[in-house]
Amino acid sequence: MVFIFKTEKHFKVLKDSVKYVIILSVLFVLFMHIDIRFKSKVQIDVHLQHKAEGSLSETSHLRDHDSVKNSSKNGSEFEHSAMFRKTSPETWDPESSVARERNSTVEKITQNSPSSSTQFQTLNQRKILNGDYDLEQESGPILPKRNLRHYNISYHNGNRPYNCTMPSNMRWPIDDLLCLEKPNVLQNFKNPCWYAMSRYSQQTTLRCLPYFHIFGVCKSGTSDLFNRLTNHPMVVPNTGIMQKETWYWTWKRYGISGIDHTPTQIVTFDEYLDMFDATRIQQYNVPLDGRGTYFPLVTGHGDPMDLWDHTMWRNIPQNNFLDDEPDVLAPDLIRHINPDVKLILILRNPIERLYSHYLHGNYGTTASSFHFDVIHSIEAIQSCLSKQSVRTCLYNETLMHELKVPLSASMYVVHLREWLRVFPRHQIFILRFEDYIQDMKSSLSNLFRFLQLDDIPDEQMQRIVSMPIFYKTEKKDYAGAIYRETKEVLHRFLYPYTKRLATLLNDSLYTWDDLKV
Ligand SMILES: *[C@@H]1O[C@H](CO)[C@@H](O)[C@H](O)[C@H]1NC(C)=O
Ligand SMILES: *[C@@H]1O[C@H](CO)[C@@H](O)[C@H](O)[C@H]1NC(C)=O
Ligand SMILES: *[C@@H]1O[C@H](CO)[C@@H](O)[C@H](O)[C@H]1NC(C)=O
Ligand SMILES: *[C@@H]1O[C@H](CO)[C@@H](O)[C@H](O)[C@H]1NC(C)=O
Ligand SMILES: *[C@@H]1O[C@H](CO)[C@@H](O)[C@H](O)[C@H]1NC(C)=O
Ligand SMILES: *[C@@H]1O[C@H](CO)[C@@H](O)[C@H](O)[C@H]1NC(C)=O
Ligand SMILES: CC(=O)N[C@H]1CO[C@H](CO)[C@@H](O)[C@@H]1O
Repeated sequence: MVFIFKTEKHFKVLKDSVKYVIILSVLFVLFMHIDIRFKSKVQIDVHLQHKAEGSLSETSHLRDHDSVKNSSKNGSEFEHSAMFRKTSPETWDPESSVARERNSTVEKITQNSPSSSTQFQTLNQRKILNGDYDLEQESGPILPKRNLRHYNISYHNGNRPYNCTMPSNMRWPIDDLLCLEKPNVLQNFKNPCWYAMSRYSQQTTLRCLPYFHIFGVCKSGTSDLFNRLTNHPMVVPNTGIMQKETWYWTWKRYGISGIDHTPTQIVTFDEYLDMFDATRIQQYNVPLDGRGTYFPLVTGHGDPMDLWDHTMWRNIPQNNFLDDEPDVLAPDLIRHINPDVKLILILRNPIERLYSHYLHGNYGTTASSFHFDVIHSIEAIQSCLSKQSVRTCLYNETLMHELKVPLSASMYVVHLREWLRVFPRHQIFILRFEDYIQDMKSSLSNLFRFLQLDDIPDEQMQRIVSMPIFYKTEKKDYAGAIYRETKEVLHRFLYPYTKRLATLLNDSLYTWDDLKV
């Protein structure tokens, strides 16, 4: 009797402390949330005050920009770019974002038909009159400035307004990209580039965003495609992994790295820009009959996880981290920063792709382990799908980490919808790996046309097409072919998604029925 009483009492104490811990955790989470919001408000006020104080130094700042070194050799080009230097340094200007957003259609000049200097001048004079450029100088390696205004996003949920979160402190060190103002890109560059104050020296330098972005999907020939693409004489690779991958949008911007999300130092937006070789883009120009020069080189990157790995969405401040689903994902951020970026997606039979991803990512090493891991992962996702929406399931970080095969990455349609929610269909070039391998020449010709790159001589194209295939098969040789049973299980699970993809793209090829074995 005494013994039972004792255990019951212990049990009650245990129950109470569990309750206590849960209540404390909830309070802690709420406190963090409120504190961050409070902090951002305080910082906004402080910065707006600074801004007002800074406006007196306008003219002296302009003179600084005039005296900045140029790297150009050509007199007329120098005049031309000096004009840009005066007026378009560091466009992260709090005061101008809404104004410029509203006027953006007026100011937009087609990228491929640079206008006359007089047009540039009018545009720039207008900006000078409007005080439409940055007055503060950055010193030292700090994060890029944020737009401190209340900013409306209109990409999702209608016109939901939100306040920009600050700042570059330890609490929230990840760039709030929707609060960065779009760079005001130079019209005589084909690639999106602009002049900005360097954070290493008191000089303006050319900064560039990618002109194109291969955003998916892993193990579908993205490296091969990227490699051939950068062999076009007008395409410049970047300084990332294999001169191709930045790992920025999905991983490093959140301080994680690789398939296993190893913690790493956070990469800032400015450091992302460092990976694009502005110097090389600047080195080649063509004269425009008496109207200055045009810079036709372009650059880009290939990050095949960007299509599908959204596990860090709770770190995007516009998302409510207590929600089950995100409002804002990488495509929203990319669209905000680089609205005209040309997107490229190469897709492969989702079953073959999954196996390759499994082996390459060291999830497992044999066809047999693959079989059991597939069954486990399908069960996990299906059990979630029986209760929740497909978005809730695929954006559930815990569930994604529990999967023993990267199954979500083969559910293309779910992820592609997020990109098509934000970008028009014609801005995404989509091709099948199988067709690309079959006929590289026509795939590449189509891609070059999509990217508005100049045609290249036949023998040069022939050289690009006959480069060896970028392929790694050793792991598969060891593991053996996928079991027929595994294929059947996967087909049953994935086919509904594949069919929806074919419907979305209005192209039955995306069922891969034509290649069924
Ligand atoms: C410099 O510009 C002039 C006039 O625009 C042009 O004729 C000349 O070829 C250019 N030189 C170089 C090296 O780009
Ligand atoms: C927007 O454009 C109009 C017409 O060109 C101009 O009157 C106005 O000042 C511009 N506003 C800003 C903030 O640039
Ligand atoms: C943001 O949207 C709200 C609601 O549509 C509107 O009232 C407000 O004026 C907008 N703010 C800005 C800065 O555009
Ligand atoms: C944004 O900040 C303003 C005042 O600083 C506040 O009144 C408003 O409620 C905030 N809005 C959101 C969505 O947090
Ligand atoms: C996310 O997945 C975990 C693990 O499967 C599960 O316990 C949790 O309830 C899921 N969360 C949501 C919001 O579905
Ligand atoms: C779908 O494709 C077919 C031919 O492939 C075309 O005739 C049809 O107009 C397309 N439908 C839509 C909605 O684009
Ligand atoms: C620092 C530098 O390179 N300055 C050059 C800028 O361009 C003019 C015009 O070609 C040159 O005379 C300068 O030497």
